[in-house]
Amino acid sequence: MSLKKENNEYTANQITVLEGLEPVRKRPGMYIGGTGLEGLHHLVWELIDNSIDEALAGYAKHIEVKLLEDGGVSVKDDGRGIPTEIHPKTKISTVETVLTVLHAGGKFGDSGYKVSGGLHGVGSSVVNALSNKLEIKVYRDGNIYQQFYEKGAPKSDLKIIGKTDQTGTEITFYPDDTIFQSIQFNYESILDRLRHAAYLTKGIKTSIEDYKNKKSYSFYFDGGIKSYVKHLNLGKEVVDEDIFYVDKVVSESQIEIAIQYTDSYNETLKVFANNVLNPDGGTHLTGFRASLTRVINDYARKQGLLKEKEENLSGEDTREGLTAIILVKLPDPQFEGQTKNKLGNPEVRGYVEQVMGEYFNYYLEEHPSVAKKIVGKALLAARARKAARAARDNILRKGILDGASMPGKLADCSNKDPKDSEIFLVEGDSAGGSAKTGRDSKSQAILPLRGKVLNVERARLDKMLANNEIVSLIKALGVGIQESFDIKALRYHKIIIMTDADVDGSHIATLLMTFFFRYMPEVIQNGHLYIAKPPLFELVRQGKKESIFVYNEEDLEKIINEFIKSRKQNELITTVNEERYKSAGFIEQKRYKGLGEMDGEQLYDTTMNPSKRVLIKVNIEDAEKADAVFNKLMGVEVELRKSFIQTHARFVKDLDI
Ligand code: 0RA
Repeated sequence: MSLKKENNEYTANQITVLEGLEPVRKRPGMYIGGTGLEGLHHLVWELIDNSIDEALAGYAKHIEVKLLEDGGVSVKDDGRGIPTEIHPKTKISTVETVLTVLHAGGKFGDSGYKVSGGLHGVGSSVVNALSNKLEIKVYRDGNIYQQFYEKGAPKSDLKIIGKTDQTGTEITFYPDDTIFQSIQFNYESILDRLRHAAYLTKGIKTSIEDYKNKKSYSFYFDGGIKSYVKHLNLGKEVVDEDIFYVDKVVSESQIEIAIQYTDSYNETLKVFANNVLNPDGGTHLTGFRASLTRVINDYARKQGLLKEKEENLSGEDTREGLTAIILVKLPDPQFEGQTKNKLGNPEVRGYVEQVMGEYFNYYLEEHPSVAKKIVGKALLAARARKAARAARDNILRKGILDGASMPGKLADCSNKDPKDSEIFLVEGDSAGGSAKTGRDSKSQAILPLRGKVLNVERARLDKMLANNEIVSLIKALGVGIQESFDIKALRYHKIIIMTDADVDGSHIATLLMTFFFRYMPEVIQNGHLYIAKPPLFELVRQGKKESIFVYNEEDLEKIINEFIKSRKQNELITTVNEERYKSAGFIEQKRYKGLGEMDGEQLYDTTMNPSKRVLIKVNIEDAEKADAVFNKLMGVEVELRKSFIQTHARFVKDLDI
């Protein structure tokens, strides 16, 4: 390693800095998860989280992200500003300490933070280490301070460059393009993050400005998590407009809960500890559930809505159609395992139970009409569930799902090892026919599914089991359903949805994804579900037998341009597209309407051949987003449905070629 001796004062420093931050540059994945788009965005999350901590401490009110035209990103807050004084432990300024010492930040020592994400945000130093250039500006004590860094090492002193009457911190960084696969930031992802931050931290404003694309947006929600619940319920029919909301401090912990019921059958629940989402719940969730069930049962008994001889409503009954946000803030959050997926602090269970028990009960007493609707809905859920269970048991007793018999429509593969087997779920019988003739019958099974599979969002399991397509699917996969579900029995490690590249095809693909999402999430979590990407265009060339298949509009444009250039016919290009195809020597440019238009060989070559095809792995890491879009899709509003189909690539990621 060579150190440039630009500045003698900093030479010694640089060595320790590089030693300190070297692990980050060597193994970025350990600190930010990876060097793909997720990792890249993690840099922004780190800085935003630091600013949120400063907001939680009661100082910052506004967090601003800028996507600069030169590729840099800046995150600015109006908090106290990182101290510029010499840090007693490191003997350098706190600013420099925060930027060059791993795990340093406001969270160590006595910084005045009551509540912070704890494990969250490995810090600004990681961002610094992974940036080609970084500039920090601190507004504090009437001065504007500035310092520059490169790949984690300071390149200047912390200098006063002007006067100000403001306070705050502003960090601008340029991610290292030798570390990240791409340094293109995604406006939408950052927007999403800022929206959530504004929901969870009452009273803060978050903004983004994209200078390249001239877009900007700000969030401020008066209602905090109450607004969040409202947002999650957009497009759903609510049981009552009113939203239950409570914000109380118990011991050192702050408990915030918002609840509203909808007519949907599902539960939409988000639980957070110190603004960190806990997808696997934890003690706050346990306390919440216990309390919700008890309060609703007690109320129903007291009001005579639940008769003496009737049994209690189950937890599941009280949660049908529930949308709830639970946010706890505590001084010392403990999580189970390495990730922050599950909150462990035992005392929190009691706190949440206590707050819910008291205030949700008041709420029901004070809102008798809302209370009646909630109880009525739970009673209905209980009845429906009993009826559905009876119907389902009846079906299961008949043994429709078990037995060695495979559905008649399945063309199975000869291979018996699930690892080397894949199944194509193909829309329609004609495409199913092509797939059957074209496939590699050793490793590829084909299951044609007819028409609209079934609206699984609205259908209960008993209705679904009355649907032949669904029964065929469950049988073919071999995994059973609900209590009998067993992922180890999965007969194919790749389940590939193969539908037309049009709106109807997307709809069917989405219905199938909904089915897996609702009833077999493990299939998605374990990475077994894929979507095939058939070509959009076939280019037939004059005098050539073989056509060229093209998968998207961009490639089409590219191929035609190259073709024209290679034939040196630039002069023939006219402005009319069709003329260009002709001058390029294509006699026909065909847009595929259906998979069924390809013969078996073509379908195999373009879409099924493992060495050539494009598969998209379905990855639902954000169940909330998926849930929201599924609900939109299933709702009656056609416009919403269309907008879903256009954006559903959001939870479909990871190209696997
Ligand atoms: C250390 C100590 C103090 C504040 C901060 C760090 C701080 C860090 C960041 C990171 C982004 N924005 C920030 N704002 C503040 C306490 C300062 C004091 O006591 O005045």
